[in-house]
Amino acid sequence: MILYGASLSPFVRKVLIYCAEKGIAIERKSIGPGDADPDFRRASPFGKIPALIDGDFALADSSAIVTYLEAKHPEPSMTPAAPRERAQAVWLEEFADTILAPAGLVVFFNMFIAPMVGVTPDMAAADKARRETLPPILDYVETELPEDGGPLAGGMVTVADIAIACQIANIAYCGIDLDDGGRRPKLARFHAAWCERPSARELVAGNRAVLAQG
Ligand SMILES: N[C@@H](CCC(=O)N[C@@H](CS)C(=O)NCC(=O)O)C(=O)O
Repeated sequence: MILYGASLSPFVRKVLIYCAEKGIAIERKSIGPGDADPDFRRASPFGKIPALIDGDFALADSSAIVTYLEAKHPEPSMTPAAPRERAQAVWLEEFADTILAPAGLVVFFNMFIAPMVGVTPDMAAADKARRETLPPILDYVETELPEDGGPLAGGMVTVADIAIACQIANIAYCGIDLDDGGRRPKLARFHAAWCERPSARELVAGNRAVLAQG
């Protein structure tokens, strides 16, 4: 199986960490969005990363890929059995991918990616996202995190934890204070714990090294 995409992408990292948590072997081809590689474009018709090739099967989108892999490798399960807990995990993954991600991306893109790809950064947009868009979204994550530091849904690590951790990591790379002066202690602890998790540690260290180079 080949996963296409650069690990600075939180969506690519989500699949990589999921595979590491499950013990699924996966090879990665590090390419950026829009790459012309024909196998990548077969898997991702709109050029987004990540994309997966598994033999003659090609698929885009982190949630679709994880759904495929979870069906193919059901054990150890990352899918809560109880209807409410399963649905809560789906919601939190969806929240990460569609609400947290775009808010964080405005800052991350303008700080790091725009200079890398020769685009003029829109720092006014980044500052506005930092000051106005992100805080209530991060506050929401704080309210959802359990007091005991356990996983978000169903008493087990699910893709919701991984999806949120990956988006939060990119936000933290931008130097945003997750703790917000003591207001979000659970979020700060969640982030620190995920950065040290064996499935994530090397990826996060690699990301930090790349971003430090500029
Ligand atoms: N819903 C998709 C989002 C993937 C996505 O937006 N990836 C970004 C990189 S972080 C991308 O490829 N952007 C290029 C584009 O939107 O054209 C997923 O979960 O995989």
